[in-house]
Amino acid sequence: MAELQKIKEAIMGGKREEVSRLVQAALTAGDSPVEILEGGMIPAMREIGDKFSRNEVYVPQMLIAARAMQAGLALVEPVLAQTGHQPLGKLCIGTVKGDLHDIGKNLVAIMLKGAGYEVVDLGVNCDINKYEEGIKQGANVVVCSALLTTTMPYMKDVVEHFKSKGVKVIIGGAPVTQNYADQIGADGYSEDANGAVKLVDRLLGKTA
Ligand code: B1M
Repeated sequence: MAELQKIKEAIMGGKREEVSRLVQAALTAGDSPVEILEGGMIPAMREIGDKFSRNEVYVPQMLIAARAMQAGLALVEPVLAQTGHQPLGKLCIGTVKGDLHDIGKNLVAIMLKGAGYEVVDLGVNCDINKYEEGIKQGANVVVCSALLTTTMPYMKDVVEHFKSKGVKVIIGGAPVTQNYADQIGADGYSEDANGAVKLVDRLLGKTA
């Protein structure tokens, strides 16, 4: 759809106000928030990452694209979250220590909220103490995100810490795989935000 392509281009160009305008227009026109995310917003971040890998863009461009993405997410989130029923369970989510990427983590949080879960968002650069704060606030599952191969190994520490306490830890993020999750003994892995919802549903027995 042409509008989704415009949203994608506006994010890649870091045009925050244009992203807000286009996303708002798409929502007003009745487009589904999931379609806007999957058809325009997420592909934009994928493509900017590929350009970064090929040295066609640099960190500042990634950063302004990320800010434009956040502006769109702020509009999509309330629409996705309108479920209006009792929370199915409570989780905490955070990006691991040393890692400042939060767009994917925010998306996972939004989708979980949209599916009816209460989510304590712990932000980025989370060490074990930070995840513990989420548990103290009543969460019974830790959702861990990592985008860097250098920060991913900290997930093993998180899994080991919470295993002894009987708290479930699930993991994800671009460099993470099912194989890695099995290797470190995580309670689950999913490739994307939709998968995270299905995973949590299974883990907490919310599906048949
Ligand atoms: Co960075 N960065 N970055 N970056 N960045 C990547 C990750 C990179 C792959 C780019 C590249 O080289 N092609 C690369 C990592 C290489 C590696 O480790 N192998 C990289 C690098 C190198 C860096 C720096 C080191 C660059 C530098 O400074 N030289 C630096 C590190 C800073 C730090 O964290 N300490 C850095 C900085 C940044 C910015 C600040 C500029 C910015 C982040 C802004 C922000 O997040 N607020 C940024 C960005 C934007 C990216 C890319 C372009 C996009 C990430 C993103 O938002 N994707 C990224 C390239 C890429 O991923 N293609 C890149 C969109 C998002 C929707 O996807 O986050 O994967 P994602 O989340 C998905 C799934 O992974 C999954 O669901 C989400 C939605 O479907 N998921 C989960 C995520 N968490 C989950 C948890 C779950 C389940 C699923 O739990 C169950």
